Order: sequence, then C-alpha cells, then structure tokens
Amino acid sequence: MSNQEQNKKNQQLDKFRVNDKGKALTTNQGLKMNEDEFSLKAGDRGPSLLEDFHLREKITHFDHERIPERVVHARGFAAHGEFEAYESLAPYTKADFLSEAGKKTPVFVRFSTVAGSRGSGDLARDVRGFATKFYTDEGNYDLVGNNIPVFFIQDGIKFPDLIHAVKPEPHNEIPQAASAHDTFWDFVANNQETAHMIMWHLSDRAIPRSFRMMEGFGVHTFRFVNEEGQAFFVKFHWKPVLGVHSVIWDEAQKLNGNDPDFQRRDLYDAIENGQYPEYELGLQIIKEEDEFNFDFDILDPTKIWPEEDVPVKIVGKMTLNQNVDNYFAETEQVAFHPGHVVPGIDFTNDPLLQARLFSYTDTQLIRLGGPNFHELPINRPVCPFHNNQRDGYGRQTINSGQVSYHKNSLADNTPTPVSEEEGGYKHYQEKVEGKKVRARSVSFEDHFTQAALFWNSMSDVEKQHIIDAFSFELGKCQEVAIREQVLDMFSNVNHDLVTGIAENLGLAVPKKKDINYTKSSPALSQANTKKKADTRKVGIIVSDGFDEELFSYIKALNKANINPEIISDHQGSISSKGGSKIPVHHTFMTADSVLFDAILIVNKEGTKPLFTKEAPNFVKEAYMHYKPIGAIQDGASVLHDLGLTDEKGVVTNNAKQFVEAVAEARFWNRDGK
Ligand code: HDD
Repeated sequence: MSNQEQNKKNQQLDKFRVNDKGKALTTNQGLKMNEDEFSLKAGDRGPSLLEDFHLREKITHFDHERIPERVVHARGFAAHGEFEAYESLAPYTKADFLSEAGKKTPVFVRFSTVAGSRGSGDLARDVRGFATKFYTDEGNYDLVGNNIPVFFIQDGIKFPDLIHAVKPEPHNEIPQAASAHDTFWDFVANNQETAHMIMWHLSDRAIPRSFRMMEGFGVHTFRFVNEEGQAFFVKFHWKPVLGVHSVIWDEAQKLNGNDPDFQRRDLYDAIENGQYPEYELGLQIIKEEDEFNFDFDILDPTKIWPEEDVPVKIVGKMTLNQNVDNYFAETEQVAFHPGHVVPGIDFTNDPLLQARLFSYTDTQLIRLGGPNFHELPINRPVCPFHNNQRDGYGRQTINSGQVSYHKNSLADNTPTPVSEEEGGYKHYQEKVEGKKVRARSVSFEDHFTQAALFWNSMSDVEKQHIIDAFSFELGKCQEVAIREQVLDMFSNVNHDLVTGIAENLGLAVPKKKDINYTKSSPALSQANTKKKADTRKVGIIVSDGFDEELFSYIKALNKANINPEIISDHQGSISSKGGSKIPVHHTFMTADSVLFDAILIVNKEGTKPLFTKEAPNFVKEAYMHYKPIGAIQDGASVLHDLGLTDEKGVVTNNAKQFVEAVAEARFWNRDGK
C-alpha cells in the first residue's frame, strides 16, 4: 500500500486535493472563460471596463495572496510522515498513540529557523524549530520543539524582548537572519540566564548539515499521566538515525549565497529519492518523588537533564515519507500549539511553557485571519470534533440544527462532556499553593554551571568552533563595551574560552574566576555521534574521455546509499573512452564545492580551460572544509599538483576506503596546510 492509502491524514487530505491539469479555466464561481490574456476594453486601444469581473476577481485574489509571516520561525519547510511506537508506554502515560507496539500515527513536521524572514537563507546561525503534529485518534498532539534542548530565557514574559533583540535592528532593519549585532549581544549581556543557550547557539548545533541530521527536543519538562492517575516528569527527544552533523561556518556563509534553499532542497530530495528521514523518539522520565533530587530545578528551561544521569529511553520511530503538494496550503497554514495535548500528556509550571500556552492560538488569529484555522485541511484532526463554537471568518463546517449552547434539552444536552474513563481530558490535579508574586524562583538562579558542563563536554575542534563563533558574532558588534560585557559574562563559564575570544577581539583577557566545575556529558558532543555514509552527496568531477572504471566506483557509492552527482565543464552528457554516456548534473557554473559532502576527481584536464581552473578549486575548498577527497585515474595527479598526498581523508583508487571516508565526513587534522 502507498502512504496515500495507509495514512488516515492522507485519506482526509485527499478530499481537498485538486489537480488543475487538463481542466478548463473558470472563475471562482465556476464560470468557464474564453480568454485569460486580455482585459475587457472599450475598443482595442480603449480603456478597461469596470464590468470585467474576471479581471477584478483575478487581481483581487492576487492582491490578497500574502498573509503575515510567522513573527518567529517564519522560514520553514515541512513534510508528512508516520510515527510508530516500539512498545506500550502504558505504565507512564495513557496517551493512546503510545499505548501499544506497532501503533502508527500520521504526523506532519515543520522545520524552521527562528530569526530570519520567510525568504532568508537556510544556513543562518540560528536555532532550528522542530515542530511535530501527531494526528492521533484522540485529537492532535503537537510537540513544538527546537534542535537545542534549552532556551534563552526562563519566563515567557521576556520572549518579546528576546525576539526584538535578535531580529533586524528597528532603525535600519539590518542584519537579516543573524544574531551577530549589537542589540542581541546587549540583550545577552544584560540577561545572563541566556548563558547556557548561547553556548549551544554558538556551537555547531546552530548550523546543521541537514534537518535530517539534527536532534529535536521538547525543551520543557512535561507531565505524563497513566490510567491510574500517577504522574511522571518527562522530556522529549528526537534522535536522528543518521546522527547529528553540522557544516562549518565558512561553508554556511557560502551556502547561503550558493543555495539559500540548501536545507529545504536536502529534505525534499531525500523524500523524493525514497531516502526517508528517520528519527527515534526518546524519553527522559523522572518520578514525581524525585523532583528535588537534582542540583538544578527540573522545571527550569535553561537546564538539561544530562543523559548520563537520566537515560533516554527510545520508544518509537518517526519516518518522513511524503512531501507536501502545496507549500502554502500545508506548510504555511499549519498551526502548531504546545497546548494541543491528548489525555496522558499534561503541563508543568515551567513559566516559559505557561506563556507559550497563551501565545500560539493568539498568533494564529492574526496570521490565519480568525478562529477557524482548525478547519484548514492541514490542521483538521483525523478524529471527529463537535462543540458549540460557531461562525467567524472563513467558517467551513455547516453545523445543522437549532442548538449551539450547553446545557440544553432540545438536543438531549449534546454535545456532552465525557468522563475521564470515556476519554475526556482531565487536567492533572497538581496541588498549588502560594502568594501571587512577580518573581523568579531562587532555584532558577544558577546560569553558568550547565554552560560550563556544555563547554567541558566539547571536543577540541568543537571548542575552537565556539571560540570562532563568539569572535565572529562579537566582532560584528559596533560597541566595544558590549564585547567586554559579554567576555566578562562568559568568564563565569571557562577561562580558556574567554582567553581565545579576547585574543581574537584584541581585548584584555578577563580575570580568571575560580571555577571548579569539571563534570562533562559525552552525549552533548557531536564528536560522539553516529557516522554514516548513507545519503551523503558526492560531487564527481569528470570530463569526456573518462575511464570506465568510474562505473564501478559509482556502483560502490550507490551500494553504500551515497548519492553521486556528476559535475563537468558542459551540460548534457559526457562520454567515456569506450563511448558510454552518463548525464551531467552540474557544471562549474551551476555548482560549488560547498554543495557536496565529498569530492571525487576523475580527470586531470577537461575539454574546456574552465576545467583546469575550477576542478582544483573544488578540491582545494573541500580540503579546507575538512571533507573527504577521492581521486581515480589521472585525477590523482590533480591532488599531487596541489600537494595533497598522504593525508587522512584523501583516498586514491580505492572505492571501499573512499566510502569509509565519506562516512567519517570530516578530517579535522588538516590545520597545518
Ligand atoms: Fe515558539 C513558533 C518553538 C518559546 C511564541 N515556536 C514556534 C515554532 C517553533 C517554536 C518550532 C514554529 C512552529 C511552526 O513551525 O509553525 N518556541 C519554541 C520553543 C520554545 C519557544 C522550543 C521554548 C522552549 N515561543 C516561545 C515563547 C513564546 C513563543 C516563550 C511566547 C511567549 N512561537 C511563538 C509564537 C509562534 C512560535 C509567536 C510564531 C508562529 C507560531 O507560533 O505559530 O506563538
């Protein structure tokens, strides 16, 4: 069965799908038109007539095509898929979609950047949104998370300030999709709860290689409740099957110019090729009675629960297997909300989460133009929904009958609230007591210990990337005082860190602070992630007259699920010595080394002079980006001419070793060259 047939959401969406191909052109009223190029005029050269309903309808619709972009997470990309539970989680939650092994639930996932506008580049240094809508049999459950497990602030009342600081500055709307400017760093220095998140934001996590190669986190501590009414604290994780991988900053900047849609294209192509992105769902669970057994507050969204202390239990897998049919109808109109929950999942008193529970419906009202956005096809639950809500802009449901109120006797008092036993959602009865205060709990006051934990957990290469990222970001700030304040703030995290930054910025190194925190969490380092060659992209530089040995190489790459793409000095196809032809995917004019995970060079010289100049440039750049480089036939002499022999990750005439190098992805020991 195709995804189309299997999946309840797909069956529902099918009723709304329309294919215009081969159809007569009509107005929105269904009137067939005989002309769509010329407006109605009084004479060939005369004025247009108000009577032209077709012109008016077409232009009016066009004039109203845009809706406000999301105030944050404006740039996004989404796909359909399916979640399958590995086991019953009944001991922890009564959520039906987690209730038995093999249970499948349709999902829609939207990935995003946070700060940039809808048209900004994919490779901004930014947090990535990772929002999942589960269309469960008990209603929609939205897990609206990020690829970073903590957040900048501890209380939602500060969210508008954070976003005002990071967005382009208001006087000149510069810079786009970047945190490297004064207002953001001014905010950081004056709001030190940001310290831990900033460490992640300046790490490789903020420039992922692919949406398929990043983790997702629910961030907040949520609550699970089982049939017996027993509750647990829970954190959600998505673990990508391909491991967690990033690009480096130089690549990110070049990619934004070369292909601003790099991550969109990557996800779209992977799904079209049948290389479906997969993520395992992981849970960290803490018993209610253990709430206070940690050296941090488990409700503080600037804290992780180190995986070594609270292991991640893997409980299911999500596969993204279908691209959208229409970007606007699905990806733009999807409306997520952390408050969309199902029985068995509940909230905690995390003040960041509590504010979110207000914000998401509110924002849809302006963005989607009214309270009926739940009726848009992408947002409809797959289970029935009935209540006494009526009317509003764009209402689609035709509620028949006289009654739209509760309680009533005219409709036998229906629709009726149902008991918990019959599936009615009942809020967890947490005991709450206290004075009304505007305050931060003292248990939220430690901002630096976990920032140091993150730093301690990084490999040397990752640490250097963080120093470089700080140096870039602060280097872009005009106010020296802001640079100094930030240095001073991060001297609470690590002295080597601020020493490295201070040297790059030409500033005095802050005085060494007495920090004795040595704990680390290996799970935080990408150096310890899975390494796989699967779905990596190899650019093969080859020209006419190549040796047929290339075919056995391509076979080996295909076998390893690697995607080879041919780059040459002309479009069309190229021929081997024996006359076999292969199609060319890119020329040097349409592609660049940064678009590939590895480069394989086959010939020394091509038919056009461009080849002699550009082929070594590709190799040099891949080398500078620590990527695998392969050569066969006289391609090896190109490497020789560049002095690239006897280097790790530079492989000549050995397909097996080249595949292994592609899996390794980066060879960090090249700094000497
Ligand atoms: Fe948010 C969108 C994730 C804090 C207010 N948020 C949005 C999206 C993601 C997140 C992934 C995009 C959803 C989509 O693809 O349509 N937000 C987070 C995470 C947070 C967080 C993981 C902290 C843990 N957000 C946060 C706070 C507030 C908001 C504290 C407000 C008090 N977020 C919004 C919003 C958005 C949004 C304004 C904009 C578009 C939308 O909701 O639908 O309501």
